[in-house]
Amino acid sequence: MRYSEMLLPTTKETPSDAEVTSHQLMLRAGMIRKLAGGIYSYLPLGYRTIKKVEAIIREEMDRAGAQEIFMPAVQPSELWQESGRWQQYGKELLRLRDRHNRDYCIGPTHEEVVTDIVRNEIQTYRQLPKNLYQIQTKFRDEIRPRFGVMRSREFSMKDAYSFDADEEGAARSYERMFDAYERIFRRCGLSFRAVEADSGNIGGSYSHEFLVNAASGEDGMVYCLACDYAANTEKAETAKPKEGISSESEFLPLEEVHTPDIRSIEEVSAFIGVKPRDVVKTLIYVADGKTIAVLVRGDNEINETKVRNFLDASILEMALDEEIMAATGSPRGFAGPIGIKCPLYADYSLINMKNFVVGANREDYHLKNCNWGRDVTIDTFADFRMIADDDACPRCGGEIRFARGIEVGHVFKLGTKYSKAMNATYLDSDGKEKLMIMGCYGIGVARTAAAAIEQSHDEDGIIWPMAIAPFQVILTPVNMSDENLALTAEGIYEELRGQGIDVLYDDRDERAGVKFKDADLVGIPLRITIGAKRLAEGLVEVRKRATGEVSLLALAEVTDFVKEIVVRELDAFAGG
Ligand code: 9G3
Repeated sequence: MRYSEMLLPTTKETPSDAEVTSHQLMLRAGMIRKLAGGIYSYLPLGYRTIKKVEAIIREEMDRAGAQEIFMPAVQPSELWQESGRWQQYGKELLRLRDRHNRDYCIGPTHEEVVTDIVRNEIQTYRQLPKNLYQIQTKFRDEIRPRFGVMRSREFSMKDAYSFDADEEGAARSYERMFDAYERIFRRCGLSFRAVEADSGNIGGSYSHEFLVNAASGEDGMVYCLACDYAANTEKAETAKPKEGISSESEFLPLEEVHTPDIRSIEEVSAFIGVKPRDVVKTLIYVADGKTIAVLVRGDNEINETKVRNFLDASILEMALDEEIMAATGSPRGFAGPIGIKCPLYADYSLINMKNFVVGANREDYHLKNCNWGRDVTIDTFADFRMIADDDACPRCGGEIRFARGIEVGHVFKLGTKYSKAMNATYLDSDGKEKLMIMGCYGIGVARTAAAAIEQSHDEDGIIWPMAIAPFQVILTPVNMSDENLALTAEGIYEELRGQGIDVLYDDRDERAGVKFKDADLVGIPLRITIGAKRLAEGLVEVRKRATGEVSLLALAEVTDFVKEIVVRELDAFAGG
């Protein structure tokens, strides 16, 4: 492609509303342009990378035995009524009416549609297993789309759905997708980790997220240095402490303390002269309309995902002031377990606590020396807290580390959630009707490209991994009015294209400095520079964007040299 003919509007200034690097660089490199909030157009350079990510996905999905289909973006509400999700989702589900006043949504995902196809087309076990996938536009009306295409409202997803006759088959399908994802993200040149993830409380559910290591990532992950345990921090389990025997003799008398306007753990522990870990937080929630209290230790953080899953609630919200008043008889900041009028849940880490501080359920008062049994009884102890950096690995007790990541893929075991709701059954070898066991598997296509930028850039711009670079080589004669340089460039250009190399020929009438800046900004892995001085010695320069390493080559060697690097870098990640 000739740069002078390309729509490649690079810009110097960084857009003010772009917070993360990938958003800034995708705008400045002329890859995307915003059409509306959370809705983007891909310009030629951006779309070349999208197509390369898709090509890798298709190769690996096909290799894993999945079959590509294409389902409509517009979905009839009837299917969502059947699955019960038409009511379950709120404003995030973009709904519309057609001219006959019928209800539709713009699909945020396609479980209902694909299950409808399969229930109509598959009758017997002999037709199973099946894995159907598509690369299709999704729409999720996020309340605050941000980070460019990393969290847009309209986005392209590869979504796959597997259908099996039994659990063993479903486990094999999951395994094959898990392995395909590892190959896909490795081939895209990403450093990532598969972590155990929350999958709501779908029966038979189980899921892993593929997180690209990046400090700007929205997802927290925890991993063990000693074993291969890794989990999203929302999911990471905490160990249940061994139950100590508590003898009443150690109980100090319950004591009321006047704590005027002292509410937070820090204020209470400082005021009373204890450590935060000696204070118990009583957090009031409303789960599917029911008020509950969850107790965690003052120095720990509650994990709302664990609470929601434990209660199998679809909606879990912090209680409003009036709900706190109704349950505790006091305003926010003085809630405690004694005399509270709602079910009590406590995190395991409270089991062995003695003589701890709690809210008095009375404005401006707390209680010292609260003890289990004598003063209050907990309905349920369970794991309700976020894993903390002084926790041990829940699998092997080893040392854990925390990191942040960008979710580029998510694989789920769905069990019979949709096949049951939509009666997707098959006849087994005894002619008995059985529910199909499903799995679903998503990859954010543009998010994968954006994650590559987050992971690989510098102050000059993007540093593309070879496999998904929009071009593999940029050819830069430093001065187009010197026809010797131009002629030489034309020759190299034709040779490289003849070798199947993706080359962008910067034939613009621009100063060399401008060309070099653009080449670094758009992040093409290799730059061939043709300058008069070097050419007089029969030499041209090849520079690697990633390392800045420069090689001086005789004209006749350039094409083979470049081809060899491209092939080596593509193979490095393909890993067979
Ligand atoms: C909705 C809306 C948003 C949603 C969903 C439904 C996320 C929804 C979960 C999934 C699970 C997997 C197949 C590909 C991989 C992910 N956000 N999810 O179901 F109506 Cl508005 O999409 N689906």
